[in-house]
Amino acid sequence: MMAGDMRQVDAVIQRRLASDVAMIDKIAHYIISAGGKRIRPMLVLLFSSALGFNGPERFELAATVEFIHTATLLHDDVVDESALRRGRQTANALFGNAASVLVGDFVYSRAFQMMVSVNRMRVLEILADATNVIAEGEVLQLMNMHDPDLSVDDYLRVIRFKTAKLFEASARLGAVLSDASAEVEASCAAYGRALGTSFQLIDDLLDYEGATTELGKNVGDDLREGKPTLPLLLAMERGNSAERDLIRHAIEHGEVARLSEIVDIVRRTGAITATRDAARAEAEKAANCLAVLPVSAYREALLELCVRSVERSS
Ligand code: GRG
Repeated sequence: MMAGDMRQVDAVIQRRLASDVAMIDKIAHYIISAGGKRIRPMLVLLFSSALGFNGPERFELAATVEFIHTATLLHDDVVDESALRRGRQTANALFGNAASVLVGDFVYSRAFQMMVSVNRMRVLEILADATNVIAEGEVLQLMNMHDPDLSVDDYLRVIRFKTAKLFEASARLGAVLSDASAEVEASCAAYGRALGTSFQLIDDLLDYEGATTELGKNVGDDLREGKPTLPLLLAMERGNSAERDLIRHAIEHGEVARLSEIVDIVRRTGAITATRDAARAEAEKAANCLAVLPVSAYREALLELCVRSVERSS
């Protein structure tokens, strides 16, 4: 159903990535051609189609949110010093930090040229606000590094900002393109927010549960950075004092020498299951927001995304 539409999005992506500057062309195509799940563009398309809008602006905005996502990945991999993304070497590992950051800037500012082209002030407002909140989320996360006493609420705030906000904006754009009522728009946005939260909870869980080969990134990366994510916070809450001390120390020092023991504690205390339960609860919240949409294959696909987001292993 969506395959033809997604091809149109890919065509916009290819056309809009073009630059006469060889380094930009090389790096931008390197990361974009590695694939990725294209979930954010899918949200723009599914919500606009579900609400009856079929104009070409939906392809432009679907590509725009993917560009914003791509720019954040380029920057994030530099900040995190990550070596692996989408199953291959990161752009920073291959081309260096400076080139990665600057090409990220190119992709990010190209996204702004694209959003202006649809000529709607609300679209600009939504994406300007979303990108600003994403940056806030990253700074908040930076401030929370190496803090084993982070509260679950503060952790949730970070993931709403850094990840769920772009899902929310993508869904909201579909509603705005369709001139939906304020009430419908709010429901679409709430779907995106809940799905994005679910998505990041699973992302954080996979860092302790997944296999590097399947995941396309290195397991244990979060711990290496001293990132206090929900699986660790819950394992500390549930573990005995020796287990708690081991995890505290690992977060404080970004210590991965005892990673396998920590993975074992996370698993044994039920922190994995509890994190997946939290993700499932968010996905169910998202599913319930779909009641405002008319019945259609698009609405079914949005429901299917909720199920898949919780079950995914990559
Ligand atoms: C350029 C606006 C701007 C901000 C820079 C570095 C930064 C500030 C933000 C990074 C935010 C970030 C990387 C959040 C994590 C989002 C996330 C879950 C990424 C993985 O998304 P998937 O699984 O990736 O959709 P694929 O590879 O499928 O596209």
